[in-house]
Amino acid sequence: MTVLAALLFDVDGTLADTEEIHRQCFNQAFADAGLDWNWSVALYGELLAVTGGRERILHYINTHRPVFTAPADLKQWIAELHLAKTAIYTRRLAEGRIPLRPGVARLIDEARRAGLRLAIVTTTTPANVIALLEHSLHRDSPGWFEVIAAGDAVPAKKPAPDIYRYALHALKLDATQCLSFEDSENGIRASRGAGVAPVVTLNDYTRDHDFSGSLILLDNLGEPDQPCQVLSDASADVPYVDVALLRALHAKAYSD
Ligand code: XBP
Ligand code: MG
Repeated sequence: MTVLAALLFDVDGTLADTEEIHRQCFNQAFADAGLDWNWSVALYGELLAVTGGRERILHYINTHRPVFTAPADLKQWIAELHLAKTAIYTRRLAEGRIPLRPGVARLIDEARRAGLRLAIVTTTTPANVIALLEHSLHRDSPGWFEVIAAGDAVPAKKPAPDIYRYALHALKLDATQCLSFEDSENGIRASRGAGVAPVVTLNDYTRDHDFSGSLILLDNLGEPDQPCQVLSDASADVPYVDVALLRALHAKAYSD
């Protein structure tokens, strides 16, 4: 039987509720650039279907700004606007310590002590990942992840499986030696597309998504004094996700 060797973590919405901060930083970048664009919570929820900030801005122009006069080099213009958004976002994470979701730091700590290998698999910009890890987990924590697969490392972002395949290749592992952690339909599709079974924790932006394909669906990873809720299978009720549960889920995931 294959042994669980590595845990692959999505970032936004999974490690922390960062999507709301992303939304505010997009809006700040728009205002700073003199644009009258404002992404409401509801609109941002829809726009999240398009992964990647630059791709999201282009999609917004195409679908919501029919009379926008595009600059001659639209791609470059969007890249600069997005660069400004990244600067605002990383500064924001450095200034205020954004809390990680329940159970994330505890599980990462336990996984490291158990000798499990760790990787990040995300569509967000690498600088955003480093800022979140350094300021919300531990100053040295970027080094705890053997691979940080992020942003433009592959041309096709989630829901394409490419970023997962990229991480598996870098880890020199087969998909069946891993479990992933995701919060969204696009994340589940990317993970499953590469053959990796995902543990899914939903959040306010994703609760209406299609979660079929998740190995287990929870409201969060839980803490000993703050139990989580298993939403996919009430009989599998557990107070929190730990390495022992992950090993059991892993055995189940790849035995059928
Ligand atoms: C979620 C995303 C990201 C962020 C914005 O990524 O779709 O695009 O919303 O980040 P994941 P950028 O859940 O895979 O971490 O603006 O840096 O693209
Ligand atoms: Mg996510």
